[in-house]
Amino acid sequence: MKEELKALVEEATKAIEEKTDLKSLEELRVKYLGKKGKITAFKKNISKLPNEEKPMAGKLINETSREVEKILEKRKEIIKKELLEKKIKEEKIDVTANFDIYETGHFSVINQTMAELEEIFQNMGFDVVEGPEIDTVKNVFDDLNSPKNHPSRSLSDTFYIDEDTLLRPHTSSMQIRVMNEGKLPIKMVSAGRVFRNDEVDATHSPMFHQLECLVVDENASLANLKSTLETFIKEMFGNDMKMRYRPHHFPFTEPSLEVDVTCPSCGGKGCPACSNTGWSMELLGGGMVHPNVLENCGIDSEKYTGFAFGLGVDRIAMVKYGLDDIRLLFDNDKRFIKQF
Ligand code: FA5
Repeated sequence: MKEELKALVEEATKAIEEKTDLKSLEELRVKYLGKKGKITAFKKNISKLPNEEKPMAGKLINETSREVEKILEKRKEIIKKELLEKKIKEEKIDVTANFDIYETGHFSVINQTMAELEEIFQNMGFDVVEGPEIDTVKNVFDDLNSPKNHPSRSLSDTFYIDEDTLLRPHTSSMQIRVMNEGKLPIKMVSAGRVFRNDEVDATHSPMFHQLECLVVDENASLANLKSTLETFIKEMFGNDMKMRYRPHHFPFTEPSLEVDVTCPSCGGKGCPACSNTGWSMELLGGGMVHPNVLENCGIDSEKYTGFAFGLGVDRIAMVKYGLDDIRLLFDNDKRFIKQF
């Protein structure tokens, strides 16, 4: 019996070593140690042995079972380790893999236009300044010389947060912020979002973007304002673009003006898009800084003069890219966005 069990252990060991997966290893366990297994069969035969041989035989069979069990466990650990290593190898992330499902985004038309505008003015020696979208009534209206009864102050035109704070309806509040810093001369532009309770149509949005320009110096003149505007229009739209000035009124500039450019749809010939005028929608308002505004910010209006203007970034983008509706800029239609 001893020899038989020894041969069985050798046979089992050989078979176990050959197995490379857990399922066939389990099959081997059943083959040798299961209820009907080869080693278990010896236990069943003990009863047939003479009494004096029974304890010795039982001990031998149990030792054999434990030995085979040990070999099985050892092999099981090895197989598990091998499987894990294989899995790790197979699941290695290939960072160079190219997945077409991921699309790379880009700056929106508005942000591209804003960056282009800032670059043009930076090249002309202007500082680029940033400011908050929520501002005070003092910065937005009072110090900009807006009379208390000005329509833009009304609750129906402007989004108030409380009596003294609001979503800025124009970037002109940046004029006050920069002048209050007390550093002269000033040559700055500041672009960002503005908010108005305007009806949405092809040229109006309740949230749009402006770029404010302010120069304060000892001899800043209307001629300087005109040459700044003309240089900017040529840089932005090319040498062939024509512009016209129209007189206007703003409480914070005197005199005040508005600017249009050649209609981008017909090149100035006249078409339905420009109501046959040959001119675009209004692009910007500007003028010479009102002396009251300078004084409100502690600047001597006898010594210093200034010019300022505020342009609609969205409308500049519309003219630049020939868009006939401002809503295209905010609809997030990928067919539109992808073109830029
Ligand atoms: C102003 O906002 C003045 N603060 C501009 C200014 C600055 C004048 C400095 C003098 C000195 P206005 O309300 O006209 O002005 O707006 C300026 C520009 O913003 C317009 O010419 C237009 O291009 C754009 N704009 C105005 N309302 C809208 C709107 N609802 N949607 C899109 N663009 C608009």
